[in-house]
Amino acid sequence: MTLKSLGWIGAYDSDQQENIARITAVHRSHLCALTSSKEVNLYMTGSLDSPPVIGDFVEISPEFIDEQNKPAAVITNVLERKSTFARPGNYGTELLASNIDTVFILTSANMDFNLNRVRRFMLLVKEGGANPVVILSKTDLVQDANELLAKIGSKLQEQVIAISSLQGSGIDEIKSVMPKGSTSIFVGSSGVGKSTLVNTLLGVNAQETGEIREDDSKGRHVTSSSKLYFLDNGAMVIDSPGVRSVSVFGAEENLLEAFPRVEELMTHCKFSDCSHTKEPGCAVQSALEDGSLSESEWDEFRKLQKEMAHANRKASKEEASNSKRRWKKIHQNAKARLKVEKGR
Ligand SMILES: Nc1nc2c(ncn2[C@@H]2O[C@H](COP(=O)(O)OP(=O)(O)OP(=O)(O)O)[C@@H](O)[C@H]2O)c(=O)[nH]1
Ligand SMILES: [Mg+2]
Ligand SMILES: [Zn+2]
Repeated sequence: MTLKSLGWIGAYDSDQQENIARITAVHRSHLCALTSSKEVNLYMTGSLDSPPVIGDFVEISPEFIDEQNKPAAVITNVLERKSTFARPGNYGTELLASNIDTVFILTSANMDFNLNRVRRFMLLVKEGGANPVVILSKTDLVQDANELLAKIGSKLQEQVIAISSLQGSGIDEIKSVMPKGSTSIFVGSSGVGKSTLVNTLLGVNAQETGEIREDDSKGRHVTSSSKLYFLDNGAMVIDSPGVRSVSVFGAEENLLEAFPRVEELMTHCKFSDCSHTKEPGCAVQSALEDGSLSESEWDEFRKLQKEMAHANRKASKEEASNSKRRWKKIHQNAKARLKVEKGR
């Protein structure tokens, strides 16, 4: 295997290749990774700026044999991420995966179908620089999947693929977006069929899947951590645990992309700084009046807009306090050095 087949796209000295590994799973005690020649267990040191996540390329120390009798090494550096998949967490941005080409957003055709949740995922994908593709799963459970497909198509501009892992339909279409050397991740609520789809693509039951509780048709969080797999064609795919709720953050232009109808209307307002509330000549207000824009879509847009503004303000505050802390530390270090020098 080469670094390129692990998804690496940058230049790197060929004889340094053994110093580079890609993270395939993150456990509490260690990380699993692949170098161009073998599997290794990796350990962290406290000196890394950003903790490694699944999909990361890292530089590693010379190898040793660990307690599990496996080749092991220490992570010395996390290499620059070409894309990320992250969400706002309680303590700043929570990075979920990196170096992802395509994020497949699953929503199931039965009771879990939720366009607003798909939009929320889309905003996170765009912010991280990967390509979103929507998967409408479990189409075998509904009479008319085409109706739902059309609904998604009319509201979003992203590629949509309808599948049934049970019947094997749509699988080839998914594979066609997963070329050799590419990395994809499956995201969505618990129970939408992410692990079943991974198993279907792999042709083996590598992942445990779960029955859905009868009473509320909500999944029960069967997958507990992300893991990276190789398909036969050399594409990589990450199965991720289902998420309960999706908070959003990021650039407002992503939001407009997620609401193409709203974006289009806004270009027709009389005033370029229209607040779309009570100005004369507001195309949004008149579309709401004549029903060509639904109240619910507009409400959802406003809600996400507020949520993103709030998240962004919070993030910039954290950034500011982090940089204050950094400066304080640099200051303290400088003071300490001065003391040492004076003492000499
Ligand atoms: N009818 C039908 N059922 C499916 C299909 N795909 C998955 N299922 C079922 O849906 C349930 C949940 O599937 P999983 O693959 O475990 O779902 P998941 O998204 O990985 O869930 P978490 O790991 O909890 O996030 C299982 O009982 C699957 O057998 C499908 O295409 N059709
Ligand atoms: Mg799963
Ligand atoms: Zn307006």
